[in-house]
Amino acid sequence: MIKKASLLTALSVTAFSGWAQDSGSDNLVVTANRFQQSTKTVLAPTEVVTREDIERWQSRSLIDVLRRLPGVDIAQNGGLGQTASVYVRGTEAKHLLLLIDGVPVARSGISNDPELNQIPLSLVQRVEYIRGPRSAVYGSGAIGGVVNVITMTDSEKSQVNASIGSKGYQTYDGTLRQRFGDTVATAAGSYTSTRGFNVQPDSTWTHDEDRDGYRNKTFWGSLQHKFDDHFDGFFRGYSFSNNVDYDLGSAPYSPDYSADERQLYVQGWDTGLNFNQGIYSSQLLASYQKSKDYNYSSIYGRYNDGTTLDDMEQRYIQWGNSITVGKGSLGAGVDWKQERLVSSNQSTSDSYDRDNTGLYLNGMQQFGDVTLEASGREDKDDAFGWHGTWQTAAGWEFVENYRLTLSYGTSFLAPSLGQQYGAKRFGIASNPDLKPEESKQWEAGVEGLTGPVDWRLSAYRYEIDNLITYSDTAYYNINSATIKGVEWTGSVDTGIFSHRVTLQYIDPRDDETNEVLPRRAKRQAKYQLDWSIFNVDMDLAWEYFGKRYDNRTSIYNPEQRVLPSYSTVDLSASYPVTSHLTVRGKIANLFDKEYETAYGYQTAGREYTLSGSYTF
Ligand code: B12
Repeated sequence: MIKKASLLTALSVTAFSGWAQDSGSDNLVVTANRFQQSTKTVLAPTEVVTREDIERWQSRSLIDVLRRLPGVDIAQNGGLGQTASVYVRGTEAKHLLLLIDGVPVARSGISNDPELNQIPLSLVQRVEYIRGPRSAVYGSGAIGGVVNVITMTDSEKSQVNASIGSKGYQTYDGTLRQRFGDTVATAAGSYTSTRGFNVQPDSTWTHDEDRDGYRNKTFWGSLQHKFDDHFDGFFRGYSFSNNVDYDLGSAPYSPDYSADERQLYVQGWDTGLNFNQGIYSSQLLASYQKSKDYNYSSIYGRYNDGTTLDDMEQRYIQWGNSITVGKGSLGAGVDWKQERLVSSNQSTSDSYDRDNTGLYLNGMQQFGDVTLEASGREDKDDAFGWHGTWQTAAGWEFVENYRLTLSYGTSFLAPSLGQQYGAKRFGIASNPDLKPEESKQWEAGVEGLTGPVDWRLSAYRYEIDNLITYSDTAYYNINSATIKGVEWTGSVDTGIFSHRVTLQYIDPRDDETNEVLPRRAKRQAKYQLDWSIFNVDMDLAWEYFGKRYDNRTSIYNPEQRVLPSYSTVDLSASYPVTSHLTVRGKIANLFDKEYETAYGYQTAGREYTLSGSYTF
C-alpha cells in the first residue's frame, strides 16, 4: 500500500491503491469521472488547490494560482484583469475546459476562450485541475485538461479579509455563514480594484498613455439543506462585474476599431438535489448563466462607435448517477445545454442559438494491483450532429509503491457560436459548416515513492486536427498540430521544509509548417518551497519559462519573433496573531524581472501585498 508524503502544498495526486479509503474531503475529487473518488484512484495527473493554499500563496487571481501548477504556461496582455491565454501542455487556450461547480462556463467570445482570468478569486474555494483529455466525460472543450472551480466549502466559519498593495491594489471581501438546523446559509461579497500600469507603453496612440486598471465586484450566496439521511439540496447564485482598461497599440483604422475598455457582467444560478443510499448516488442539477460583454471606446462611450456586445445565455441540466461496484464505480448520466448569443456592434445585431445533448457512461475498477478506467460519450449538437469520444486508462502497481499508467483518449471542441453563425466582425465572416476540432492523445507514466520523494514521470503525444482559425475573410478548419511532451513532478519533505518541483519539456508544432506553436515555452521549471518557523508560514515560488515565439509566420510576419526566457521569484509570509486574526505579506517578482509573455505587452514588475483576515 502506498504511503503518501505529507504535503504542505497543493496536493499532487500520484498514488494508488486504496479505493474509498481516504475519506478526508481534501483527498476526494469529483472532477475526473463525475463521481466522488479518492485522489489515489484517479489515473490522470490531477492537482487539488485548496482555499488554504490560495491564502498561503496570496494569489491575486486564478491565473496566479494556475501559473504554479504543472503543465501550465500563460500569455497575458498585461496585468490583473487583462486577457490571458492558459496553455495546458502546449495545447491551445481554448482547449481547456473551465467548470464552475461542475458546470461548463459559457463561452461568449468568438475566439472560444474559456476566460479564466475573468473569474474572481473570491469565488474560488478549491480548484481541481486534471491534465489530459476529458471529453469522454464532459463533452466539448476538454482537450488539454479541465479546471473545476469549486465555490462551495464544508467550512461553517465566517471570514472578512482586506488587502492592499502596490499600483493601488485593494481587495475587501467577507463571507457570512449561518446554520439554521439542517440548513446552512452563506452570503459573500468582494470588491477588488487596481490602478494597474500602462500595458503597452510603446504605443504610438496618445489615448494609450494612461494606466490600465481593473475593478471587480462579486456577490455569492447559497442555501444548503439536508432533507433526511439520503436527500440534500442546494441553491446558489453568483454575479460579478469586471471593468478593464486596455490599449489599442496604435491609432485605430476607424472609430469602429477604437474599443479600449471592457465591461463584463456575469451571473450564474444553480440548483440541485443529491441522493445517496448505500451504493447508489445521484445528482440532478439545473443551471442558468448570463453574461454581457461590452467592449467600447473611452473616447466615444459605451453606446457609440467602436462598441461591441456579446450577450449570452446558457441553460444547462445535468443528471449524473453512480454506483459502487466491487472496488470501483460505474457512472452514467445525461446533460443538456442550450446557448443563445446576441452579438452586436453599432450597425448589426445577430441572434443565434444551439442545443447540445450528451450521454456518458464510465467506470473504474481495481483488480488487485491493476486499476482500469474507461469512459464513452456521445454528444448531439444542433449544427454538426452526433460526435463520439472515448478514453481508457490502466494503472499497474508492479512493485509496492511504484505504478505504471497508460492511457488513450479522444476529445473535441465545438466551434464557438460566433465562429459558426456570428455577424462579420473585423472583416471575418462566420462559417456554419465548421466541424469540431478533434484530438487523439496517448500518455504513459511511471510514479512512485522513492524514499521520501513522491514523483511522477509522464510522456505524452497529442494529435489535434481540424483546428479553427481565420484565413482571409472567414473561419475554417485548416490547421493541425502535434504535441510531444515529457513532465516530471516531485515532492519531498525535509525537516521543516516542503519542496515541490515540476519540470516540463514540450514540442508543440504546426503539422503543415513544422513551426513551433507560439507563446508557449518548450522548457519550464517550477519550484515551490513551504516552511513554518516561529509560527510564521513561509512560501517561496520560483518559476522559469524558456524562450518562446510570439507569432506564427505569415504574410504579415515573415519571421517568428522570439520572446526571451524569464524566471520570477515570489515570497509570501503569514502569521496568525490570534486564533482568529492572520496577517499576511507578499512580494511578487522579488527581483523585479522585466519580461513579456505577449510581444509589446508589459508585465507588472515587483509588487507588494499586505493583508489581514479575521475568522469567526
Ligand atoms: C488575433 C486577435 C484576435 C482575433 C482572434 C482570431 C482567432 N483565431 O480566433 C479576433 C479578431 C477574432 C479577435 C477578437 C477580439 N479581440 Co483580439 N486579439 C488578437 C491579437 C491581435 C492576437 C492574439 C493572438 O493571435 N495571439 C497568439 C496566439 C498564439 O495566442 P492564443 O492564445 O491562441 O490567442 C487567442 C486569444 O488571444 C484569443 N483572443 C483574441 N482576442 C481576444 C480577446 C478576448 C477578450 C479573449 C478572451 C480572447 C481573445 O484568440 C486568439 C486565437 O485563438 C491580440 C493582441 C496580441 N498581440 O496579443 C488581440 C487582443 C487579445 N484582442 C483584444 C480584444 C479586445 C478583442 C475583442 C474583444 C474585440 C472586440 N471588440 O470584439 C474581440 C473578442 C474576442 C473574444 N472574446 O473572443 C484585446 C484584449 C484586451 C484586453 N486586455 O482585454 C487584445 C489584447 C488587443 C488589444 N487591444 O490590445 N482578436
